[in-house]
Amino acid sequence: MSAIILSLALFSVLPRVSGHSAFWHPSMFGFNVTDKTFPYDNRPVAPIKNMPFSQWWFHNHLDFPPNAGDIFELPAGKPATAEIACNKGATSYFASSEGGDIRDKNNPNNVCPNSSSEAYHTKGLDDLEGCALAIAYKNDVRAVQPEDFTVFSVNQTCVWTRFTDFQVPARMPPCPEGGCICSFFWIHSPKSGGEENYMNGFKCNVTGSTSNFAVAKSKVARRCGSDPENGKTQTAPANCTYGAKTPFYWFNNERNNMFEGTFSPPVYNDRYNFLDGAQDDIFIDSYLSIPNPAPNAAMPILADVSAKNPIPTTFNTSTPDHACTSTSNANTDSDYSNSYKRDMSDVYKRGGTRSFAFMEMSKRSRRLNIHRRERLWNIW
Ligand SMILES: [Cu+2]
Repeated sequence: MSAIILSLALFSVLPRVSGHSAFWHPSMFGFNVTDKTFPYDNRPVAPIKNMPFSQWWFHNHLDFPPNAGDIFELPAGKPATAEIACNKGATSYFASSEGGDIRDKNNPNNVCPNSSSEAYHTKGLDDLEGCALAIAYKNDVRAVQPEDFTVFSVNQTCVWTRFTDFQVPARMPPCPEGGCICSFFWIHSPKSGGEENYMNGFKCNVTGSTSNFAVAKSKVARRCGSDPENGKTQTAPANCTYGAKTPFYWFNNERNNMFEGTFSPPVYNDRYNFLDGAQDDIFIDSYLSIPNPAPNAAMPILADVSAKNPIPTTFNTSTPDHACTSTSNANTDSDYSNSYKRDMSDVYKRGGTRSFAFMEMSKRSRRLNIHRRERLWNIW
């Protein structure tokens, strides 16, 4: 009897089994995989954990490639809009979904119609930990290794809206003949569901390139931001990984690169120096120097790539810059608003006004600005 009560109690606190979320596009591997394709539920929305490499890498969808010509375009310097949803039927591609069209007529941005946001692992805006797109400059998916991926765009308020913008760095170089290989990555907050990885690979291509400087070799991102809920109140900017960073591979049986525990998952936001939006510092010429990270190390020096010249290492102090030294909310808010390019229409609806929406956000991203480099560090 007590066992029944216990299992009922457990059932009531466990997250619902429907839900999760995936990146949906015809360019993806596994676009037409259903819950019947594999002996287990290996739909693109199914979470990944405790698996051998062959089973988690590309979601075990390498044998289910996209059709020739289906490619996800990445316009250099502009946003690429993805569709993220808990079911294919909630996207523009509902026609090939087993359940047909389940899109929310009243809210096209609904990630998971007829479910609460906990179905996609958030209790609200404050729970969002971000997601990422990564790229490998290889045209053969079988040749891509985990270390080949570099995160080029982050959306810190992911998963929240079905249509999700990923800003593409302006300096992305062209892909090899046939395009590149990309992937969506997401690890959700520990407050709404257990430890899970999400990975959906797809074919991609950079359009409108204006630079030929390659993406640098990616490095594992170090945890360097504050984490008050785990007792860490201070940030350690010199302890961050700067430049090209590898996605998180976590909680599987093989080839993990992150070893954080259940209640402190690796996340795509400032805590790991994944700033919101385009990752503009991932190129081989992005920095003049990147010292080995350590709490007391020297800070990296950004290059002024627009001028093709090093930026000055000292700053003009003749004009007092109150925004740099003040912690006034007025200054920082306007600065964040200007850099805030995501579609926040749902947030506006909730908050009513733009400023209210920003007050509602507990996490805000720093910003990379080569012309005001001191600002980057003072925002911590
Ligand atoms: Cu899930």
